[in-house]
Amino acid sequence: MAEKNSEQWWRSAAIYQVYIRSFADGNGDGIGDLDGVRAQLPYLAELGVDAIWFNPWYPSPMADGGYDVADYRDINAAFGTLAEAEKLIADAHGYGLRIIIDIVPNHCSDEHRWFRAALAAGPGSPERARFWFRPGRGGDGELPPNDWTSIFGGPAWTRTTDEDGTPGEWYLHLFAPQQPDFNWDHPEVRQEFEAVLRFWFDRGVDGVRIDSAALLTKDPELAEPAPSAFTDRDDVHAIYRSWRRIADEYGSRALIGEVWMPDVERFTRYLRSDELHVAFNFDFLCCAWELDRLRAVIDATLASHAPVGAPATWVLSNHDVVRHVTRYGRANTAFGMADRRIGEPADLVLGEQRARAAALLSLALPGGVYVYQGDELGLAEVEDLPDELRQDPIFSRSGYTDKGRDGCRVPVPWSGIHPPFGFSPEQATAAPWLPQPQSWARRTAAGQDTDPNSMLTLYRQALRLRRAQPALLTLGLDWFDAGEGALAFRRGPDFACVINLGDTPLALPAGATLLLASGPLLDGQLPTETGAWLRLAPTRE
Ligand code: TEU
Ligand code: CA
Repeated sequence: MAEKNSEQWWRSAAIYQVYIRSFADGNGDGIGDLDGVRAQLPYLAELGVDAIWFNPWYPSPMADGGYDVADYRDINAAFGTLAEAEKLIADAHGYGLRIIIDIVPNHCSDEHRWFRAALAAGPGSPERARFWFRPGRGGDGELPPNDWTSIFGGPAWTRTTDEDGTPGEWYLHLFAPQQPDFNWDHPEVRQEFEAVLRFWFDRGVDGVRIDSAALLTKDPELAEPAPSAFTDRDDVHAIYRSWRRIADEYGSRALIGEVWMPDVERFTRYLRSDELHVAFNFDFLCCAWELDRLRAVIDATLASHAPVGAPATWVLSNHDVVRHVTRYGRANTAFGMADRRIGEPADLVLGEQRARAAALLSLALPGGVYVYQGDELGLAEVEDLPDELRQDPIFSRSGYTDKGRDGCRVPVPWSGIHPPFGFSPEQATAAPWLPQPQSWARRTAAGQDTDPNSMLTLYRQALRLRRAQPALLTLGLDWFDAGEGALAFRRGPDFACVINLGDTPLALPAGATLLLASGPLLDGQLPTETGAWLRLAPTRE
């Protein structure tokens, strides 16, 4: 989509999210790896995306799928080596694909050398000052320092045991106990992450996705109630201003914020011209598949981003949420992180029809767009994984009430008629780390490759058209009335996107030429739950 060498490629890039351990397994151990990614670079280039975002690829005990980082300057041995990562970056650039990696600054793994040193050094040590260690409350310090709860459920504090076996201080973890929070008031923490950014920019990485970007700084007294005590504090912005100076030093490197923020004005503070380039638009992801709500979210997004001059982004799924083919097949198509509703009845035929229309919607809107691995294959959430195979810490820490996120992380089906569907090589020594449903025999990339009506073909055609439409690169959006139930907008003078969210087929604007539709027209009309890209007839001046 974006000009390959444009400084501001991130303003309209189509970015494909690779959750490495579920993408492609090159060595047959059932876990995705960098060799597997390299083998699929031609597929990604053919798909027509501009960049790849890798979820964390660092050494990790995998307590939270790699978001518990043990070394920010190396590669998880199960994925490959640092040398292989550097070669992959070069190979991807050779295909015209930029590389974005995930940075996890809020916390590390409890196996990170700094945390091991903090445990060994004991109370009051400089090593512990890099984290949030505090004595407990109560007669023997048996109660946590405050009553904060972890975002994954359960207390946000875990008590340590001193070398002599006596109970010691507690440490803070907003996520799992294996993910101790850094103390971002500490200069060494700030220096370390500036060095980590440089380490990867020096190796050719084009951007970083900043995990949990609004959580880094905390109320120093740890006295305020959650979540204001550790969410979206004003002092977090100084960090991103320093990171932006580094990104600008390297030129055309993008800082992408994961900012879950209901207050859209505070959300766009992260996108000021001296801070992050873009941030994920989760309001759009969580929005119900309803005309008025979609239009309101799109308007609010564009209105809030305009004053800071930042591009919007459009994302439908990722590794944390129920896949949208399933979400849009439910009676209630809205999504909330606190209530995944796994197993709720869903009409997957309707869900896929809507996901096809949503692909055209998200790819036509002004700004950047994300495609989560498997979106292009029309994958639904796998809701019936055996509980004993679930690895998401949310499952156990929620008291097994929240099935967690494994269902959107099942390894991608590439080819064949039975598992591992080409995810692993034929002579694989192990099954994929999560079992793939047999129904995915109809979902493989190979099976969809030459099918003119497949989701894969739709994404390929849409991404290719998007890249060829200058209007989609920079121009804004103008709504127009295309009839009852239509969500319809122009990009520039003659490109239009029309989504039929109504109850009856829709006549297309007079004189319009159909460029692409998410489903077959009905007697020349746009059926319900279907989207279309049009070339509008020239208007008579
Ligand atoms: O997610 C941050 C975040 O807010 C989500 O964790 C959300 O609250 C969670 O998925 C519960 O619904 C990032 C990563 O995307 C996620 O995969 C990690 O688990 C989390 O940070 C901790 O690093
Ligand atoms: Ca492997």
